[in-house]
Amino acid sequence: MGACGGENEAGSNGGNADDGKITMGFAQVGAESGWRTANTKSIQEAAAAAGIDLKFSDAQQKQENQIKAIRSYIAQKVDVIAFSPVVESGWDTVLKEAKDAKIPVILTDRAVDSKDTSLYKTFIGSDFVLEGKKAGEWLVKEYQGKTDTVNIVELQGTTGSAPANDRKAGFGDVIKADPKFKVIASQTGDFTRAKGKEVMEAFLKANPKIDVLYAHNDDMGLGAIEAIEAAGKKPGVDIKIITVDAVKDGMTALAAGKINFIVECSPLLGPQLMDLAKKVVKGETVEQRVLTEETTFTPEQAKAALPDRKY
Ligand code: GYE
Repeated sequence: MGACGGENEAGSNGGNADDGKITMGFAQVGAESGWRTANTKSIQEAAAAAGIDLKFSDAQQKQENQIKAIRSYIAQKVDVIAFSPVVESGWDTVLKEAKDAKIPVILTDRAVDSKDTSLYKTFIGSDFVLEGKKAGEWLVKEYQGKTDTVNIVELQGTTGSAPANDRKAGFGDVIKADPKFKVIASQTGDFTRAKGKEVMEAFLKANPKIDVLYAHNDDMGLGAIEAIEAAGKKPGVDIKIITVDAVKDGMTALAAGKINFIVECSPLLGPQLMDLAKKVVKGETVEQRVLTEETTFTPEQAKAALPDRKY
């Protein structure tokens, strides 16, 4: 497995060089969470298995870095560009540059808000609104028949990202039907454990009565658990916790009763991405939207699933 393509193609940088091998430039969001680590591994392994030459960059959660990486992939004339846009807005210019260079683009995991859908070939990933709804539905069931106010704090993902926007919207949509549910604080924890802990500490200081934490990913929930325990409270009991992702550390905390419910979001997008890339490079038409299949987990279900959990 050669690291860089184009070695036997004199003067070429891989990419459109007609060596039969597809070169993909992938601009990753960063390494902010367990989900992201599993996603990166899935993409790297699937590329190797599919014989695709992968150029990979980590944008450290900064849009400007992703734009730079995409421009460099365009300059290198890769065959296909794939990326997971850190935020939803601000992509039209660089996507237009790729289109003008006739390099197909595939969105993975997160969406863009571009009106012109001809700027990318397809978008593969989860339905984040549905994930938020599943979180809300669990809560509604959990507090069925009760009338007391339920004080909720929310740890949002990266500001402006599709999963933060949509998980907030889906959850809000479901719980607004019952006025006993009150979101008393909602702030970003940037999808990281450290920020989740820090923001939860502030929530705990400012709010004497918190019944529920809804965290947009496991990592922020895990950080918050540290803050809750440090404040002398029992996570999962004194404060009920709902998270999204279902990575191993999250599932372990769920099985231990520190988290009460996890909505699954699959990071294993690699194999499907490589299939789509091959089709798109051949000029075949593909579906504009490819959805990931996902479930939810209770503590009992987490216990059963953990032994086989790959990430
Ligand atoms: O939930 C979170 C990660 O975009 C679905 O990003 C992804 C989210 C995931 O940092 O853990």
